Amino acid sequence: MPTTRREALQATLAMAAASACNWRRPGRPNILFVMTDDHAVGHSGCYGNKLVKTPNLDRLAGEGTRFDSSFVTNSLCAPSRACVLTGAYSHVNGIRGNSEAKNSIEKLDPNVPTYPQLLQAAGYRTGIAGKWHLSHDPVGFDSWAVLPGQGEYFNPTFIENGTRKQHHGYATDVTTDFALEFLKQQDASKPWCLVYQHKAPHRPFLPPPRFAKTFDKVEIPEPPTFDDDYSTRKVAAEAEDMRFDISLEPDYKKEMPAGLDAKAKKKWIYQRFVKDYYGAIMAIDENLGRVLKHLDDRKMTEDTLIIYTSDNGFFVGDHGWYDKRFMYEPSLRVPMIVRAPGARRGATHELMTLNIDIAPTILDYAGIPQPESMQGASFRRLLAGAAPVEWRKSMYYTYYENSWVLAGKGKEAMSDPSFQFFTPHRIGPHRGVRTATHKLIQYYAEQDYWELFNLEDDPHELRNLYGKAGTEPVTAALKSELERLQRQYKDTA
Ligand SMILES: [Ca+2]
Repeated sequence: MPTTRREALQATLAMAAASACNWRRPGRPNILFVMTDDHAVGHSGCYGNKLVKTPNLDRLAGEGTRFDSSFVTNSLCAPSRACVLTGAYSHVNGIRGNSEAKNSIEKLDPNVPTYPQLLQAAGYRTGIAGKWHLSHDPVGFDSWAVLPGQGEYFNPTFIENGTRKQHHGYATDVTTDFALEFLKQQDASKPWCLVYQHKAPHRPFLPPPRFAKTFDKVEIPEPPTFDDDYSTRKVAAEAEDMRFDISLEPDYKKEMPAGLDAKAKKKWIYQRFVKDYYGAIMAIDENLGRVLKHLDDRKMTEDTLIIYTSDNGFFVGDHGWYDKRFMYEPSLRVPMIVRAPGARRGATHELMTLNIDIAPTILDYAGIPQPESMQGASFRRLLAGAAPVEWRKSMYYTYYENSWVLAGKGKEAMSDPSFQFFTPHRIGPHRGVRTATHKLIQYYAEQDYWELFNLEDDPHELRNLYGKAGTEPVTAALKSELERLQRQYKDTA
């Protein structure tokens, strides 16, 4: 029996290596994991958008399964990446916040295995191209070419297997060049796993020149909650750093027409903002098409598990906001499209999937036992069209950024100018539970402030019902479920 966490990791890697011997022909599938940054549900053709053209994502959805209740467990760039890599919640993998990761306060726990490490141990060739966003070099990859931090959209510097070099061009195109370079080196002798992660469409959205004017003559509809007044939601009302009409105006001051009143300014900024977002998304889709064509040309598509998702959702004007972090639906929910060998085509699924399910699913397809540290579940059964009796009926969410500075200091610490790791969107830490019909959120740094939403009656989460007469039974049930999930995921510290 392993006695230390390091020994446990070694044992897990050895088990992965042993799993390679159990495979017979036709062999283990290749794996293409595609992740974008801040691509919200509803902003691609296959998720119902009529304006932004995404023929390659639509193709994957048509040839695979589109998940309609896919959620992240901590809606933020670095933490979400760590959750995907480890199949575990932030308190297990070690990355709770972005600023903390950026300033090297937090690192991915080296004793928690990642799926690329396990695939590599099992004989896969592994590569990563694009955004990595953790403060240390990638581990578990035979070759890597990653952007430092957020990276730049134009003429980006990449770190290639430890060497920094600037490249000419647009980040999405250059990332794809690296992805194709990796694929060209692969042959049928070994299965491969490519982690293909775009910086786009992260803010500030900069589309390539070829898509910069695509939406010039189009009026993008505003979301139904664009003019939310935040009544009944205390933290939302205070979140001024997320609002189009307050914190985005300086970004566009130089190009905004003169003489607009406050309402017209907000509308103008929204149009400008979303058109750039859509241009960046179209460039992603176009580049995904290059990768899919390469697989098609080499007849590898049918032997490859392809997963598309985003690291988190995004408020694309929803509630008058941009950014993510909150447990509200636009931020919590992500696109998830999976094309798997032998699975159904053109299917959709309503059961809840989480970003911590991705690693267990990949390992399931690769025939590698799921290590104990992974808290998600393989959704391979769902892809086969089964409706498992045993599947989660609720999901647990955690958001921590700033929680460590809040600890023992009170909320005023967030406005303290001496706080050197200041982050621009000061949303207090919270946790919550979501079922198919309800959501309960606890903002534990706000004097035990809670929110309760009935998602069937109020899908846009505009009416906080917490404390209202008649909601006592559902509140008690959700609090009990929240505690059960905290115990299940060992998040009780
Ligand atoms: Ca992100």
